[in-house]
Amino acid sequence: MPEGLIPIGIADAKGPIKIPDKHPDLSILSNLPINMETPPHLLDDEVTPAGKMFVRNSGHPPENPDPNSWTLTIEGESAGHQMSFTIDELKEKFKHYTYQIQIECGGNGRSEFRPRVKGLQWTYGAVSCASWTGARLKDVLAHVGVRDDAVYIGYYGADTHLSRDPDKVVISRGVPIEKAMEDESLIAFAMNGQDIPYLNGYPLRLVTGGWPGSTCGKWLRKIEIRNRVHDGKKMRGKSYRVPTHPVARGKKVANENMRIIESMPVKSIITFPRTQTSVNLEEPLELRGHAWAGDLSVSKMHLSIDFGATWIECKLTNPVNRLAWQRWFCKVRFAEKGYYEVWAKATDSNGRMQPMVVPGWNPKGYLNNSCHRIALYVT
Ligand SMILES: Nc1nc2c(c(=O)[nH]1)N[C@H]1C(S)=C(S)[C@@H](COP(=O)(O)O)O[C@H]1N2
Ligand SMILES: [Mo]
Repeated sequence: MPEGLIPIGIADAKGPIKIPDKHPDLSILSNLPINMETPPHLLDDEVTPAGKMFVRNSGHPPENPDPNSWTLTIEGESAGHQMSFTIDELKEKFKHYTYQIQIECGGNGRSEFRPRVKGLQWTYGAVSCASWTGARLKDVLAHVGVRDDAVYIGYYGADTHLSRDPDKVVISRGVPIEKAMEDESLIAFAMNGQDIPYLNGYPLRLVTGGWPGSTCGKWLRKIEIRNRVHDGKKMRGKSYRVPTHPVARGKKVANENMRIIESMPVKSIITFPRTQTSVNLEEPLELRGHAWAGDLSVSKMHLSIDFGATWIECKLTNPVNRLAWQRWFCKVRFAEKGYYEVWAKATDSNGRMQPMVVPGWNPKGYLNNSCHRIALYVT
């Protein structure tokens, strides 16, 4: 780990490892690299605070990144020029935009696949929706010049490979040029009105909401405008790709039968109450949570308290802007005492719903958007 980060955390910890600036109740999935997710009841804020934002790292974050000497270079076969910008230049040259943007790791929910798949066993909490401020990617790309043959962008970050080999790239992914050119695609220099948290990409990151979180390059140093589908680290093979056709569980799939994940599927979480808690039979219970749908929006939200036999329609807010998650509320009365499960199901603007069971098994365990369920004891 970078000097000064984990060693201090471990030295201070009398019990679970503490990560500076992160809520102590985030679950740590791995230490090296550091990966942590947010329990659903801690995702209750409308705008995810820095301390409750999940962390997904494949390498070592850069040591002591200096925002004053930091540069972002734009180049590539389809770039009009090669140009570099300091962060101050980005801030001065380009108009600032702020959007609340939902970012979910493609592997969120992986732990539910059977047979188990390799990789971090994310449950529900590899998702966030913070308020990001930066320059529009399209404004910066237009300033540099985008040739007619541009099809993709690819990013490079300043994190280093776990082996510490400086020639090895940690991750270098991207999005098609059409996604890059959307209004909400940002080169962000601030989050929730402050510096981006260190583990979430300080001082500069890409934000391309609604697509796998892996498209949102952290500690951003370089963007390539490509005349082909970007072929950087974790763009090919099994990484962030799913079978082109449905496959039986546990089946081996050849790389040529895999395709890149684009927009993420519709999904929701219950953020209140916390699972495994008691509630009072006499009072109606007001449940709440969030729902999101990749590039689309959520059109309906339902809860079931009887294992899917009947569904109750929830109140659903409009997103504050495109690609933000939506808040839902639902008042429920329980008929009798006892053990209940609450299931939450969102429907996207194309009419697609979340499946109640784990959907299409795939070799790396991506895209599990099955219903979130919590347990309640009504007393
Ligand atoms: N440079 C760099 N960018 C990265 C990663 C990384 O390891 N290095 N991880 C990606 C993945 S897989 C995800 S899900 C998101 C997670 O963003 P967060 O850690 O800010 O929540 O960052 C993406 N960007
Ligand atoms: Mo991810």
